[in-house]
Formats: sequence, C-alpha cells, structure tokens
Amino acid sequence: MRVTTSSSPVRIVVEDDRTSMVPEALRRAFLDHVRFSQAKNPVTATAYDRFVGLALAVRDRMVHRWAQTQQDYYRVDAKRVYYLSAEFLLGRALRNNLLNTGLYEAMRDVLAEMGLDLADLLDQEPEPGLGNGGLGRLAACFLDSMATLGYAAYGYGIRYEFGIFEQRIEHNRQVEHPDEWLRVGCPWELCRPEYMVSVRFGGRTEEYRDDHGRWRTRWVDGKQVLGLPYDTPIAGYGTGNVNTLRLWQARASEEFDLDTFNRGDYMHAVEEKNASETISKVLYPSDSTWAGRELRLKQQYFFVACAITDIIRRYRKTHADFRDFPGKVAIQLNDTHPSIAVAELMRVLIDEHVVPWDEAWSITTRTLAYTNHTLLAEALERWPVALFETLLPRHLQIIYEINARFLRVVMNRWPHDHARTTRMSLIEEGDERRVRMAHLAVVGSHKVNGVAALHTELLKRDVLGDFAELWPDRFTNKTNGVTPRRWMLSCNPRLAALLTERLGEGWASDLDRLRELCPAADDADFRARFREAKLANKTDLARWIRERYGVAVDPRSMFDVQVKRIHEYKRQLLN
Ligand code: D6G
Repeated sequence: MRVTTSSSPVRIVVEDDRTSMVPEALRRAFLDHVRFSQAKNPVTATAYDRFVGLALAVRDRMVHRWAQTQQDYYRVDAKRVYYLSAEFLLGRALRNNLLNTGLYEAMRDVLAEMGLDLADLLDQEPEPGLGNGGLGRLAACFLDSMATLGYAAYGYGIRYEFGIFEQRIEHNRQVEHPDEWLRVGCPWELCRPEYMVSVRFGGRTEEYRDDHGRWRTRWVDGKQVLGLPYDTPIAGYGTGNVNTLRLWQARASEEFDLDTFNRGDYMHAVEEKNASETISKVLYPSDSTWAGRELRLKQQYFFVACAITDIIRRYRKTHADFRDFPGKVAIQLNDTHPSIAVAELMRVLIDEHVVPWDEAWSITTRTLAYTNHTLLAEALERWPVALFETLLPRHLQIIYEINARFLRVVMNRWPHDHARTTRMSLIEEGDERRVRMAHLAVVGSHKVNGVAALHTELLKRDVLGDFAELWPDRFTNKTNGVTPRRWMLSCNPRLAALLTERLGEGWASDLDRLRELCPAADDADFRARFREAKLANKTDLARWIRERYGVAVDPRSMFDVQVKRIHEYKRQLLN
C-alpha cells in the first residue's frame, strides 16, 4: 500500500526554523552544526568538520520528514514491506540525500557564497561498503525506489564494522586492506538502544506443559547475544517520504564475566564479549561462492532473528492477533542468506505465540517471498545438519517437520518417483547431511523470483525445475533495475541536466518519459550537446587517472572501464 498524506504523492510538510529549506536557514544550519556539533569555528574547522556540518544540516530536514512518514504509516495501518538482506551497498549518501530532498542547488549556492566548494565536502564522506556488488546494490536501489514510490518499506541487515576490503594494487597484485568505514563515524545513522533485542544460539529444546495445560516446546540454555539497531533515513526523491534502513550490531549480553575478572583473569573475562561481537565484525567478501563457515550462519540467524522480533513488535502495536499478518507484512528474502526466516517465523509463531502449526504455516508462506540470485551450484547454501544441531536445535526440528509435510505433498503428486523426492527434499543425504537453504526458501514462500528473464527461465528449467513443475504459479521474473536518482542525477549531472532541459522535470521518477527523446536523434544541436556531455565526463576521468596513477590517457578514446576486485570467477579476463 502506498502512503501519502493526500491524493498527491508528495508529502505536505510544515517547516520550522530548524527544518526550513530557505537559503538563509540552510546557511545557519550548516554554520551551527560546524560550531555546536563539531565544536569548531571557521578557522579551526577541517574539511571533514564541514562535511559533517553539511550532512547534519541535511539530516535535520530528513529527520523531520522521517518522523512524520513513520507516524503516517501507523495512522493508516500501512502494509509494510521488509527487505531482508545480508548486504546493502549504499554508496556515499550526501549527494544522493541532497538530490532526493531537493536541497542540492540551494546548498551548493549557499556554500559558494561562503567560498566553499560543495565538491570538496562531498569528497570527505567515507563510503559504507556493506556489500560485495550486484546483490547489495540491488538492495540499496530498492530502498531508494520504495521510498520514492511511497511504500512503507524497511531494510534490515547487519551493521558490519568492516565492509568490503579496500583494494590496493601492490607489485602487480591485489592486496586487500581492511575497510574501516566507521573510523571517523557516520553522521547519517542513529543508534536506537530502546529497540535492542536478544538472540539465542545453541542450547537445547524441551517439552513442557504450560499454565493452560497445553504441551509446548521451548528453546532454552545456550548463549544470548544482543542486537543493537542503527537507523539510517532513506529519503524518497521529491516526495518528502523518508523510510528506514535498520542495521543490527552484535553486542555481548554481559560486558564480561565478573567472576573470572575478580579472579584476576581480565583477558579471559573479555574473551566472551569479543566472541559475541565478532558476529557483526566483517562482511564475507564473496557473493558467488559459498563459504560454509559457522560465523556466516551466525550472522544470518542473528539479523533475521533481530528483524523478525522487530517486525512482530511493530505489528503487535496495532494488532491483537496474527490473522492480518500476511495482509500487513511482506518479507522479501534477498537470496538464501536470510532464508532461516522461514523456520524462525514458524518458531516464534508456534513456540512464543501458541499459533497452531497449520495456521502458522499459512501465515509464514503468505508473508515470505524469495529472490534467487544465482544458478551456480557452488553458490547455493547447504548448511551441515550437525552445525544446525549445535547452533539452532529448535530450527532443525521445525525444518524436519516442514520437510516431512512437504515430502508428503511431493509423494502424493509423484507416488513412485523416489529420485524426485530425494532431489526435492530440504535435506541433502550423503556423508554429511545438509539443509538446502534454497529449497527451504522456495517451500516457505508464496513467490520466488529470478532477476533476469533468462535467469528465471533457467531457474524454472534446471535448478528449481521440480519445484516449478509442482507450483508453476509461484515462479515469476523481476529483472534487476537501478535507481535513476543515483545512476543518472548523481553520477552523471551533465547528461541529467541536458535531459531535464529537453524533457522538463520528472523523468527521473518516470523513465518511460525517455521515449520522448526519440525525436532528438534528428536534432544536430542536441546530438552535439550530448557528445559534449560525454566528452566532459571523459575529461574528468582522464584527469583523475592522471592524478591518481600518473598515466595520461586521451579523453577522445573509447573508454572500457571495469571497477571490481580481482577474484577467480570474476570477468576481469574478458578484456
Ligand atoms: C525511525 C524514525 C523515527 C521513528 C522510528 C519508529 O527511527 O522517527 O520513531 O523509526 O520506529 P518503529 O517503532 O516503527 O520501529
């Protein structure tokens, strides 16, 4: 459901001194933040202080709209879309936020009057590299699009302390350096300790009779880790809507073991704390091969458990039972990384809210949907059953039960096809039994999509062929796209300006309008200016290459650029 305050898609915002968009207020806000938030004056302020001052002045305007947007969602009881992703590759935020809030030109001019170049401030921002590439960037583009379209959408993921490594080429080799993106802090995020949740690992399950005499199962013992959320506002383009990206950081549930500490073993006492906090330490630097490491499964369960607790808390604010849940909550699984959500939602509904199995299953499957990103066998996650037994014993029981019921459906449909049952099972048999996470995601979802027409066809034919035969309506294609706000307005301002001059405002949120450019192909003047924009961009790039690498290239060449890390499966060798 789209939420806007009136029939127009643009939010009506009442401004005050602190949030006003007029130049004088912007100037004041920038100077105040340098002075009071950074505790500097025009003489002592560094370029970084000025960047933070500017970011906070923009953030004030976003925060104002953010609170209003979130309140509206509650007021109209909007259906929420939750995008669960192990990666969000947002890129730098300042330019994008200036553009989406409509402040770009005004701020640039205000700074220019003070003798400051906006470009220098933009350059100060560290990049949060919380993703590997396509999968994480898709997540970031969806956040921008959903905020722009007025959907009540939320991203949930992990606040990695170290993102994708910093690539340096030394002696003709790639050397991977840690990416300490948080070293100087991040002005966009807000820590929300009031929404902290607790996540269990390990332990055992036990049956018990509750106060109403019902037999129930509970998950007990083991270790608890805390999930501390950080919220980042996501502004829609030109709408005034501001959505939330909520990333979770792992915290030890106790600062350290006081007994051990009192016995004088300080180092040992903090070990446990470190082990818990390792969960959100670092992003796994691969999206197309499967690492199969215990820490990775911990990361996955950690953020999924945090997200589901938070989703249910929000839903329960306005709903007494779970009947409306699938009508009010949609959870999208970005690849199999969050697919443990199938078992976790079942566990919470059954064990904690005493929803009967069939009803819980209906709620779960109508709520979840799964995006598949790869056909590569080596990328498909298959966690050892033994690992599940030690880390997530209750989830394993639930997965076995889901599998037993699912295989009955398969055997009913194909009574004597034992090979097919083996192929489709959620459990892979062999020397080491494993849980097939893609199968869990397909069985637990009402929609499964591939990310390109050809990919979806191959998915239906090969990798998930048996499932497509069983449930043809479940499969659909959603070709990946990119947001024109970042990839045109922000990355290519010259071409964007030319398009705006020709088409007027509005094309950046309605790309069908680019069709109106067709007649311009016959316009010699337009073609010349189009070429000029391209040449100016290439000249910038040539200057950057010269400054950075001391290599002179001719801007009139044809450029074929690949920006990526070097990895065996990547396509850097195509050139
Ligand atoms: C964001 C913005 C803030 C709002 C909060 C609501 O941090 O204005 O109050 O979200 O969070 P939930 O209670 O909906 O999680």
